[in-house]
Amino acid sequence: MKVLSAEHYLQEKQNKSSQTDDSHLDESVMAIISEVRQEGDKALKRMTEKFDGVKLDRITVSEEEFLQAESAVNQAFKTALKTARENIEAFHKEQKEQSWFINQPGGITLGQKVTPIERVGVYIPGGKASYPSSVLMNVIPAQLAGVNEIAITTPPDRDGKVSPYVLAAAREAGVDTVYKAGGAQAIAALAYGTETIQNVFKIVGPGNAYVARAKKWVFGDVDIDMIAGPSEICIIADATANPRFVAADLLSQAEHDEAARPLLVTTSQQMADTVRDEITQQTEQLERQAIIQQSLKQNGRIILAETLSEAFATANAIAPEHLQLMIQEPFVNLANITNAGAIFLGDYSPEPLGDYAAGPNHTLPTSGTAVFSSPLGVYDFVKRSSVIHYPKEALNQVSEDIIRLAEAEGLTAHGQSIKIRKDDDHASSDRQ
Ligand code: HSO
Ligand code: ZN
Repeated sequence: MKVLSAEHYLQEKQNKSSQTDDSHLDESVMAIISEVRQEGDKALKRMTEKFDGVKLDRITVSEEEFLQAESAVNQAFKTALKTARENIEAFHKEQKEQSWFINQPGGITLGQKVTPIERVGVYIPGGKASYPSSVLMNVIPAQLAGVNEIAITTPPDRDGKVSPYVLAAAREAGVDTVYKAGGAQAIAALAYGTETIQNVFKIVGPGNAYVARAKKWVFGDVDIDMIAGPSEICIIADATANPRFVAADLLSQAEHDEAARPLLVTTSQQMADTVRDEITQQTEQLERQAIIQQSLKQNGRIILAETLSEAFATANAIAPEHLQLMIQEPFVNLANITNAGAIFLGDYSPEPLGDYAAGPNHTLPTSGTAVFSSPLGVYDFVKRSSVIHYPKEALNQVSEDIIRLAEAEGLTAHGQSIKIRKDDDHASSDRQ
């Protein structure tokens, strides 16, 4: 893993342009979307045959398949899912938002009414990157928000089956509708509907480059959660951190993807050296060595900071998806962190704890987007409507101002809507 100063790292980061030419991707994704819009299930099945290698009779997972999946996974896994669900629910309950109303003098009532989005679709990747934990993380906040209909879509394998772990997680979360569809075609089906797939108003969940691009294209017709990039972990460690833990935590995210970004920011040269050796040793024991080595080589960095405050400034400039503070007094220093998707405090709060079981969401802003965005939450599944009530007298009081503003904008019909009420002496005064 490359070692460099904080200053050099930030320079390197700036030089890397995020602009890539992927117009070919756009072309194929747009073609897929329009085929699904035109031909519905027929296009979907054709593409499932082409991309997933299986001819499907039925797109929806049957009850029998759910039951088969349930007997294919062991009891300990189901118990682990249940614990995770309970913890995720307990955390996300706190995010619930209430409608509110205020009364102002003169009988004015103003408010904000919170309403769940009616129908939501959750994309769950298939194959090696099929994560039952992501089922819980995406479904539970939607349920707590009050979303009525939640459907999952996930690509089938070559036998036309869906991961039993994903189905068990869907059961645990109480989702009965699971479609066998993946890629950009699944996103198009969720956005516009087909004979089998009910269209939804918001699409959430991780996916490959095709899925991400399709989400970008359908955005506006429906809402999306975010465009998730490769997983990132940034650890700030001082000389007191345990280098074995630090190395293990960096490797935990490196194994996700060759493009994952494991970063260590440390104030101690000795820590940098020991973590480097530890990484080499621990990698040898791991199954996904090939992916890890690529990730470490391409994107892994050990950044030397002169002081802890330089370490915080560097982390804030990176705005990582996950930030671990493995330093003395992590709580006190929380105040110094401004940009991070999730912040893990202390030596016994490693990132995988957050991936699975602590309770907060593991769908987090990546690629520096933590400077402006937040983890997926209950708030992502509701919308707000403003509520306005003015009685006659209160309207009279502001009428002149409104008319003046409307005139300034050249919108006389706006003014007339106010005037007509002011001039109307016959209006019943008891009906407000
Ligand atoms: N660390 C990933 C989420 C995940 N990890 C799912 C394991 N399973 C998000 O960056
Ligand atoms: Zn992870």
